[in-house]
Amino acid sequence: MQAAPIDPNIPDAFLTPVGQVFRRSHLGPPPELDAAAWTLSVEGMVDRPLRLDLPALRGLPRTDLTAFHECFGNPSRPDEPTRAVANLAWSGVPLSAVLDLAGVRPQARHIWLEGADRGAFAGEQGVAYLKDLPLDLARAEVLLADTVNGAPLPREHGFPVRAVVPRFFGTNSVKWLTRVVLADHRPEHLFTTRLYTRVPPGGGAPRPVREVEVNSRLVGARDGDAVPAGPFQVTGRAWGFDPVIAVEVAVDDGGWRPARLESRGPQPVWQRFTLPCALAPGRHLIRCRATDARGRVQPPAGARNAVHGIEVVAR
Ligand SMILES: Nc1nc2c(c(=O)[nH]1)N[C@H]1C(S)=C(S)[C@@H](COP(=O)(O)O)O[C@H]1N2
Ligand SMILES: [Mo]
Repeated sequence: MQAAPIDPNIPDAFLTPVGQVFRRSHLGPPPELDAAAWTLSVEGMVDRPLRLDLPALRGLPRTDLTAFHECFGNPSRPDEPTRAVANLAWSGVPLSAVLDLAGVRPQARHIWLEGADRGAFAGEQGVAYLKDLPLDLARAEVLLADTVNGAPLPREHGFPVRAVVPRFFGTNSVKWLTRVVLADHRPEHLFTTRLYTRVPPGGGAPRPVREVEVNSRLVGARDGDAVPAGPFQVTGRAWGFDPVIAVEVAVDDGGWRPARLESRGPQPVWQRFTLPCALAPGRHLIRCRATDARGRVQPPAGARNAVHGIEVVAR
């Protein structure tokens, strides 16, 4: 996998400019697909197996989706925060429209999504990028996107068509999508049952990495930045599978104070928070922590969604 910056800078904007979005390609350089030759095949437990080209896909009803987009991070270090997150406006065709065309058989329970990239990962050669989802969920949520922030998908982000699974970790949003399989079981595969799984809190069988947990991070200032002493606006973004209902900010040992928080609205977008404060000359630790609608709070440390803190120097 391309090296992941541990704490990438995030611009203070509602939509992340596409050029500043993190990129993850496990299997080498992003494949360069020819739009004129691209097809999406729909196979397995369907009445009418399909092979759709781009005009056929684009002939189906379209929809828009603005959503946060977060990378789970290194699959072999599930407790390490990466904070690679963006907020993007996608458009495309709902997967359900394609499934209706193909006629899904009643025995199908799972959907497999495969990309066109092939390569080596974790010691395996010639691996494909394959993910799977429960069929009902995929039917309700998945978008087959061909634009991002109003422009065609760039190659790095899945041109010409990718899946977008809102509120799920980015690993589920298969890029360079070329094959959909309907099945009555999950696929045994490097990216489905071996990597991108984790043991739930309290133990048990490993489960695939899907719902994004409650999280937040500071934007604008970065760890180690020099800032002018005096009035300072703490700014950040909060997100999660469920809406965030509160964000608190702590400056040094001043205790947690409620920040002003935008509400999420109908789409699963990230939420901006702000808290004005004053910084005396010297070093300051600024932290933020979010609580979601189910009352879950970011843990202080030792988890992917641990509280984010930065140290700034006021001069
Ligand atoms: N085909 C394919 N899809 C993929 C990946 C990949 O390597 N190959 N990486 C996944 C991971 S781990 C993430 S976080 C997102 C990243 O999407 P982006 O590069 O558009 O930000 O794509 C996902 N989809
Ligand atoms: Mo990822």
